[in-house]
Order: sequence, then C-alpha cells, then structure tokens
Amino acid sequence: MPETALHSAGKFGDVELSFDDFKKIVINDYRVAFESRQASILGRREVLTGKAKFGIFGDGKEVAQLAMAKAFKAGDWRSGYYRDQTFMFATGMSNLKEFFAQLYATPDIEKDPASGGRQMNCHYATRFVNPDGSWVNQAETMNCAADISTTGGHMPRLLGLAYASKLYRQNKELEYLKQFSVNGNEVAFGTIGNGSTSEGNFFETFNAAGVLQVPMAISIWDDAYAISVPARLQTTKEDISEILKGFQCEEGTNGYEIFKVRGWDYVALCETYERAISICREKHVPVLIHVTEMTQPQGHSTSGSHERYKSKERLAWENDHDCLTKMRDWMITSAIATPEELDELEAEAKKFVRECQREAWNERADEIKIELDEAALAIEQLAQHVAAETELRAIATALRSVVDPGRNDIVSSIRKTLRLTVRENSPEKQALINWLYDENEKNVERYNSKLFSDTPYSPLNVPVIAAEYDDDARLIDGREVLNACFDANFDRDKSIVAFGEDLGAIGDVNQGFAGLQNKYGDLRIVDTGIREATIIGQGMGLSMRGLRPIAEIQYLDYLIYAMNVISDDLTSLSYRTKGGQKAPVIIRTRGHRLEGIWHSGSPMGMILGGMRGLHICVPRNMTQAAGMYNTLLRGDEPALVIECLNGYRLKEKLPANVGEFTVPLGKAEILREGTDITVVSYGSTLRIVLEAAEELEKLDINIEVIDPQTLYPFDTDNICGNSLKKTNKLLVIDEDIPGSGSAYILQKILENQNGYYSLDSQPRTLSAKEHRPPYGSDGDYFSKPSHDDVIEAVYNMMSESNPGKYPAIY
Ligand SMILES: Cc1ncc(C[n+]2csc(CCOP(=O)(O)OP(=O)(O)O)c2C)c(N)n1
Ligand SMILES: [Mg+2]
Repeated sequence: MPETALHSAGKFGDVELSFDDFKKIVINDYRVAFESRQASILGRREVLTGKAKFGIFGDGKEVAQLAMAKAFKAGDWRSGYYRDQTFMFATGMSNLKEFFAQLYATPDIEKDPASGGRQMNCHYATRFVNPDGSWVNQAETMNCAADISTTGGHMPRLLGLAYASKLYRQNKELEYLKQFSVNGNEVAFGTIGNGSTSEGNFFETFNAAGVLQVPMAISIWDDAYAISVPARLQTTKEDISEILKGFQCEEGTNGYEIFKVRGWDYVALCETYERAISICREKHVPVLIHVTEMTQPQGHSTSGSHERYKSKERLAWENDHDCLTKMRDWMITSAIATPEELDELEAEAKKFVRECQREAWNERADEIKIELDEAALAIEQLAQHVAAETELRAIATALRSVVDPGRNDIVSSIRKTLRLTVRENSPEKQALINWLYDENEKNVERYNSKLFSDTPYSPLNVPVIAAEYDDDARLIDGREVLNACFDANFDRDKSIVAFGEDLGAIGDVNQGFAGLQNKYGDLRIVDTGIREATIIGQGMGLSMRGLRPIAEIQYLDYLIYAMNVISDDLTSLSYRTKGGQKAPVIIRTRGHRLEGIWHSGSPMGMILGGMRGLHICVPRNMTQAAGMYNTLLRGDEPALVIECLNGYRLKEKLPANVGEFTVPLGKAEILREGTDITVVSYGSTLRIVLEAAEELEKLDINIEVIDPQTLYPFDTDNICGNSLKKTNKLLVIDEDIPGSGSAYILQKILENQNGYYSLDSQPRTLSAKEHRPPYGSDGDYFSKPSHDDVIEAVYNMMSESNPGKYPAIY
C-alpha cells in the first residue's frame, strides 16, 4: 500500500468524546467515504478504457456504510452484495489496493484475498480457512462470507450465520469451540438492494429469522431502482419496510425491530445503527434497517448509463441528495471542518487512490510482462530454426505489441507457434513446449484449482474402516441402521446438528431420527418451516462457523427449491475464494422411485450439472448410507446423500461399529461378478438389476454388476473400465431421464477410463422415460426401468452380438 495507508473508521464508543476527538473521527470517516467514491470513479474509468472488463461500484451508498461499520465488531459476519466497498474499507476487511487488484482479475490471493482474481470487482470475502485447512480464529477476526453476483442469493446463508450465534449462546456444550464465538455475541450483518428484496430468497430468509429469533441485521440499500426498473414495479406500496411492518415485535410476540433512515443523514445513520445493533446483539432479535434516499451517481454498473432510464428530475434529485455532498455540507455547517480543509483532504485522497490503483496495475502487469518476454524470446529462438520463420517472428512481434496483455495472449501465441511447427523438432522447440507445460501447471493452479477444499481434512483422506458384524448381528429395518448411526455420531461430536421439515419431533418422515431429539435436545435436532432454500442456507452458515450440520431436504424432488443456494453459493464457495472459505454441510435427502410425480424423482443429471463442488453419494441401502455419513462427518467438504426412498423398511444387518465404519468416496464396488456384460447402476435401481441378474443367468447370460456408490467422485480406481476389459460390453442403468445421469457415467467410463477401447459393441443406457413418473404401480412400471426392461436390455445386447445363441425374445 502507498504510505498514507487508509485507516479504518473510528468508533464513537460509550465514553464521552471531546469535540476534537469527535471531529477527528468524522473527518476520518469522510476520508474513507471520499476515497471509496474516488475508487468508484477511477474503477469505472479503468473499465471504459479497457484495462478491466466490468465494474460495479458502491458510489451513492458510502455514508450508511460508515455507520454500519461502527457497529461491526470482531467475531461479526457480513453477508452482503456488490455495493459494500465503503463498509469493507471502513472495517479494514479490505483496502483500495485489493479493490483494484480484483478489478484487474489478479490471480493471486496475496493481492486479491477475496477471490484470487476469480470474482468480479466488489465481491468480497475474508479468508477464514488457513492453507493447511484449519480454521482461523473467527471470534477474533471480522468475517465476511464470500459474495455472489446473484442478487438475493446470499440471504439464505445469512440466516445460518446468525443462527450459529444462537446455538453458541444457548447450547453450553459448544463452549469448547472458542475460536468461533464468544457466547453467541456476534451479529450477522446482511445487505441487499431494494430491488432484490423482491426475490423469494429474501422473504424466505426474513420470515425464518423472525421465527428463529437470531441476531441478524439486514440493511436494505434503497436507491429506488434495480438497474432500470423503478420501485413502482418492484415493491408493493413502493416501500419495503412499510410492507414488512407486520413483522415488528409487539408485546409478547417474536418478530423484528424495524428502522428506517435516510442514506445521506450521517448522524441519524450512526444513531440508528448503534441502537439497532445493540438490540440485535444483546437480545438476539433480528433487525431491519431500511436505508432510503440512496443514489447511484455513476449509474448501475459499467454496462450502461442511467441517463437512459432516469428522468432529468430524478437525476437532479440524486445530485442534490448525494450522500457525500450532504455529509460535507453538514461537516461545514457543524464546524467540523472548513471547506478549505476538506478541499485539501479530497486532493490528498484522490492522489492516494490513484497511487493504489497504479500499484495494483503495475504489480499485475509486471508479472505478465516477465512471462510475455520469456515466451516471445522462446518463440524468436525457435524461429531461427524453422521453415515458418517469418510467421513465428510475426507471432512474437504481435505478442510483444499487445496493449495490456493477458496470459491468454501468451499461451495462445505459443499454441499457434506449435501448430505452425508441427513437423519440426529441435531443442528450441522442446524448450518452448517445456515452458508451456510449466505455464499450464501454474494456470491450472490460478484458474482451475480448489473446487473442493482439498486439505488434509478432505473426506477423501478419512481412513477406511470396514463394517464389522457380530455373529448374532440383528436384522433390522434400514431406518434403524441409520438411526443408530446418527445416535453414535451425535454422541461422539457435540458440534453436529440436524434440522429439516418434520425431522425434530417425529424424527423425520421415515424415522431415521426417531427418538433422537428427546435424547440430544431441540438445539441439536430440530424441525424447520417448509423452506428448502434457507434450510440449506442455515446449514451453510452454521458450517462456515465451525458446526457440523446435517440439513435435511424431505424429498429429493424438493431439492429444486434449494437449487439456487446449492448451485450458486454452496458449491462455488471453495472455488470462488480459492480455498479461503469452506462450508462442510451435509445435505441429507431421499429419492428415486416411490410414488407419484413428486416423490419418485431421480434428477441426477440436474444435480451433476448444477452442483459440481459437492460430493454426491447415492447409497444402495441404509448401511452404505451410514458408512458415508461416518466418512463425511469426519471430513470438511460439502456433500449430498440421497437415501433410497423405498429402502427404509427393508431388513439390513446392524454393524457392530455403526458409528465408526466408513464407506470411502469414489470407490466403486463389484456386487456381482460376471463375464458377459458390465452393468453399472446405483441407488434403488440396483436391487432390480441384481434380481434381473438371477433370471438372466437362466438365459445363459452372466452380468457383472457394479455400484459406483458415489457419482462424484466417480470410481477413482477405474473398476468400471477394468471390468470392460473382461466383458467388452457396457450397459448403464438409472432412473433419471435418458441422456442425463447415465450420460455422465458413460462419459466417465468411455472417456476418462478409456472404456471405449475395450468395447466390442455399442455401449447402451437404460433410463426412465423423459416425463415424470405417474402415480400408481402402472405409472412406475411404464416410466421407470423395470425388472423386465433390465432383462430385455441386457438380452438384446447379447442378441445383437450373437443372434444365433440369443434369438430375439419377441
Ligand atoms: C438472481 C439475479 N437476477 C438478476 C440479476 C441481474 N441484476 C444484477 S443487479 C440487478 C439489480 C439489483 O437491484 P437492487 O437490488 O436494487 O440493487 P442495486 O444494484 O440497486 O444496489 C439485477 C437485476 C442478478 N444478478 N441475479
Ligand atoms: Mg436498488
């Protein structure tokens, strides 16, 4: 940072301040806000001149954020959106140089600790996972959950961040987790734009926090617009706090404390935040602070200008109500500073911001320049030895003359060079190839790493412990095996909690948690409202704060109601912070065939396509599920476990070590050895496949049945590919629609495991029909793969390659 490093905002505190001290704090606040404004102005210019690709800024929202920062303490959390740069500077959680480093997509966590160059500008995060995978002491740091661009998408996790404080305060068994909380005294601060309060996520979160009574403080930055759409088309009565009045706490009720304050009124803002946050912190009552009359001096983002859709009158009003101008005027009339003093402060601030910007740019550009020079030189050296000398020299010259080059320019030039010299061999060419390999490795780390935490605590490193059975092991319902597994884990680890619809009092709709709320209390095992998105958000927030939640979605079909949280927020968390944050939540659900359109879904393709970043477990029975929970609860990465909906009352043997044995992730199991066809299947369909195998035996067909057990990771030992070397035939069977989950499995086996080279006939898939399965047994028979379908699919493949031995059945 340049020498006049930014100081974070001062606090007024409880002690009586002298006027001089008060002045100093206010003047420093103004400086923070003014520098922030300059960063917005300069940032926009950098985008418009082509140095950065996109910009969105917090201009017009500065003053309220100064007030919010004063109420924010170590241990607190922010879950906000892209307008909060001033708050981040004022709390010291970010600074101007990092602001510009992110704007320039600098792929380095030292320079952009929020995202290592992965996120657009003004997407903030603090790093609370150390490089070795251990947790930072969150009770001593200010904490910011990583922003996402989808508006309102950060609300569900806010609920969980706040709920953690409630558990830490009320559950005395958690006192040993000192690095996450001091008696639950933390507040989770949320920010959201007025327009985004139209999102379901906002309302779902808002209601849930009112029910749960958690220390959550939502600030709504109301600038009366959402890009071009005015409040009239967004919000009933054009006033969000007005319509939320029914949530206000009354004598003897739960609810919220609701505040409304104007975004340019520094004094009122400071007073409001102080009052609101102390209620929230002390009483664990959620608060809403509706900040009105905010502006957007530069419009919404660099994508367009607001003159297109705001009237002249509105633009003039925004100009008059600019919070910085208002604060400046107030400081002058209150004798806090003279115009001359403020002019000087502003001139210094402008210079300082410019220096931060230049340093951030130069650091990134200098690094690339070194790489570019090396690459261009290597191309020129190769040029001397090849027929395409002129072309290669032209490539090097073009590379050297790119304005503001990126790594893509460098790598692309080398790849083009290698294509032009495809028939040449020389030490110079080899040197260039080596350089590219080295660079590729660095770029994988820069741009493709950390989809998962990949730390020593990864569930992939959990030791494998086999299930053990006593001689007289009891044969019990599958649900009882799970129940015993949960019981043992809840006893072992006090940080585990579970919640979901009907999960508490009755112990879930299939009784996996039966009796456990009585045993472990309703702070650990609890019912929730019908609110899938915030069940996942609740789990996410808790897991970011050191607890081990099992968040239950009652049926797999309802996962769609939580899809946005899982896909946008949870599964991208490790990646978008380059390993700086993690949320090891375990999502428990049940699915595959049972009854009716919304209780027999198996949308694995949707999950695989939309939730990469989760381990995806598809246990064939409850014992395997238990082993997976045992693994996941000892790891630190998020996962989804889909239990078989039709399997809870099937009998299974109770392992003696039901809370200890582990099923490793990514390890396929051969359930039946065979020589004719490799059949890969998972979940509920497996039982049908195994039954069909018996009948196929009578038709003189011997199938090998493989259960991958987890779809992500998939069969890391190539069990499927190796099986094909023996059978040369592949059939993938599942209950998803055609070309969905089964296509994923085919890609893994044919491409990743080189299965293609072992095949002597066309690989096939057998899936459900494209529509949802109708209600009733006939609906199931004619929609999902049946016993008969499996037999015929296998038989037809054999018939195709040997019609003499296997004549057509019909
Ligand atoms: C889920 C989602 N829908 C739409 C968008 C596109 N979008 C980005 S910002 C924005 C406007 C948000 O307005 P508001 O919440 O009032 O915040 P402001 O930008 O005005 O501060 C929209 C529609 C998005 N990013 N995410
Ligand atoms: Mg808005």
